[in-house]
Amino acid sequence: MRVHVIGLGGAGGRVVDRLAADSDGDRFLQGVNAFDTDVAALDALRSIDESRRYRFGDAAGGGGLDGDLHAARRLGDAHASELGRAMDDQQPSLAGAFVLVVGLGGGAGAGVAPALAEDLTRLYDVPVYAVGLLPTPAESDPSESDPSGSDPSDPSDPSESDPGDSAASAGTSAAGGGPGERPPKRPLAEKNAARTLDALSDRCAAIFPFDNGEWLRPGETIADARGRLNGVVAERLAALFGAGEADDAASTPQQVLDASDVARAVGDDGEIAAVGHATQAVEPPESGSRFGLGLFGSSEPAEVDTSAAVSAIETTIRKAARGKNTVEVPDGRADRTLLVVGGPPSWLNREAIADGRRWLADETGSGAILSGDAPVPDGDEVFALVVRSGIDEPDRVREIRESIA
Ligand SMILES: Nc1nc2c(ncn2[C@@H]2O[C@H](COP(=O)(O)OP(=O)(O)OP(=O)(O)O)[C@@H](O)[C@H]2O)c(=O)[nH]1
Ligand SMILES: [Mg+2]
Repeated sequence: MRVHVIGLGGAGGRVVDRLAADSDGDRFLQGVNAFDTDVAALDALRSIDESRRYRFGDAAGGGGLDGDLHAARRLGDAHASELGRAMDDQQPSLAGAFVLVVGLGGGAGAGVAPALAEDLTRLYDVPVYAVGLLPTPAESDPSESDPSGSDPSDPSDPSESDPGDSAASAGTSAAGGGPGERPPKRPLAEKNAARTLDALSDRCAAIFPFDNGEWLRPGETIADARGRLNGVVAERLAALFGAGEADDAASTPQQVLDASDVARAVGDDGEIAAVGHATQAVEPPESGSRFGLGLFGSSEPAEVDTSAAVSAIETTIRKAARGKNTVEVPDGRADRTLLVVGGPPSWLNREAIADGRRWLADETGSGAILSGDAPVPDGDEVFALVVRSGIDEPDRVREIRESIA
């Protein structure tokens, strides 16, 4: 399906920048934008064309909002329609969905997200999804000391807007924000996230939380790890929305996943959805070396050993379901589950996928599994993506909600 993806605030912009870098020119990416009040944060992006970056809210004087959600909401309400117009040159009416990516604990992004979601819902007849990056407990823990002494209210704090997407893009990092540096304290991160989750679940078709804390290694901060974290988010977004959107005939899926399948899986009531993903490297069949073909330029289609294909599919589906999800799924249970299996066509064994679907129905307790495939003719891996919706509330989400209870 085609999506218009919008990064809001510092974190949202960085994730979408990463998606734009990794999925450059892919058809599913109908449009991309980054919106922020912070000029330096927008300047630090590398892969979103400058014309797609837009600074709003003169009242913020070109800086961030230091987590001031009240001020950010006011700005968001005042500027949402202006942002809608800033997307117009990319033909947003062709998108099958809008995806807002936002760090829920911040100011600028979290403040504008609800108003923009509302505006887009009013203007277009397609779902608006939100990818909400959850703050870590440490960010709003007053007892955590902050050895770097960075002051969140200091507008010159370089870690606030640095481009240090370390492992992410080829770009080099400017000053600040490197590994080891403490992120600015955001004492209100949990409360902001709670309020923003509430507001978004009223206005979005579904919310895909990404639990930053779950993805950090011991001792790591978001500033240390964001290259890796943002890569994970971008990869899962591309796998979900890119399925079935390759532009050559050779990669037409047998079972096409379209916008309505995704909509059916995640619903339209602002529920939370979790995304699991796994890959397994496979031998590209083009080489033909497995069977000694191809040495003399044989044009015979390379074959893949059936049991190898079956095992690759089975393993990958299990890993996607049971491995670390974007947010914890209590007991793995879900009312609705969607499965995408992708890779070189000769590896996409029909029966193995059907078996995997049955296994997944059992695993999740979902009545039916929606599914699609994503052939990647010259790919060198098999992947599986599992989206669960109608899940019990993850602990971290409850913790965040209770911070304002
Ligand atoms: N995954 C991920 N999360 C991030 C990243 N940067 C920040 N976060 C999270 O997102 C939250 C919001 O941070 P920002 O996006 O920088 O905030 P903002 O929207 O720019 O808001 P202000 O700067 O306060 O105006 C933080 O509290 C972190 O939890 C990032 O690069 N990747
Ligand atoms: Mg900011």
